[in-house]
Amino acid sequence: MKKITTLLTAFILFLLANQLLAQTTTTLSIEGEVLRPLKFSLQDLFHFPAVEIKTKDRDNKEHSFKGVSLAAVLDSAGVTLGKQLRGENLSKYVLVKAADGYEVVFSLAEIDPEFASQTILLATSADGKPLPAGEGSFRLVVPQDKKHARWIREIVTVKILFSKD
Ligand SMILES: Nc1nc2c(c(=O)[nH]1)N[C@H]1C(S)=C(S)[C@@H](COP(=O)(O)O)O[C@H]1N2
Ligand SMILES: [Mo]
Repeated sequence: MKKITTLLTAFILFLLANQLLAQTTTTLSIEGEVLRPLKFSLQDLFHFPAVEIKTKDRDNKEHSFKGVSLAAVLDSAGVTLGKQLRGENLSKYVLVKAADGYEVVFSLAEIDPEFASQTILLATSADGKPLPAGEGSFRLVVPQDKKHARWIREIVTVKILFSKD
């Protein structure tokens, strides 16, 4: 019995350590039409101003999501936001890619705080806890979307592209 308990404890510790490692080593790459391609760890994101958004999840219950604004992260990589978001830069779009191959698209104007009335959150925690396993280290919270299909989980890459007709 004692042996089983020890084995079980070791196994649980192993699982916890694994999850911790996964959370600290996952990185988010910002690439494409950017001045400075960047890679962020979860810890790096803590250098940005913390943002909290209270909004309903798919369960229709209010949740508190914490993270940083997607615009702030893109801005730090030198994406054409703010005063630079005019002329041909308005035809740029943002392709967000997840570990499972899921992809969603936003226009830069949807993300820019001077255009959009709501913040798109790059969330790192929900209800005071790190995102559940399977959601990855980062997910988007898009309060203005009535459908949650663009609340992409397990984000690994954010790529800025020029839409050329
Ligand atoms: N990586 C990834 N993110 C995803 C999806 C997916 O298949 N893969 N599905 C989307 C869809 S269609 C919905 S409705 C929401 C559901 O999120 P939830 O299960 O956390 O409520 O996640 C979105 N984010
Ligand atoms: Mo969905």
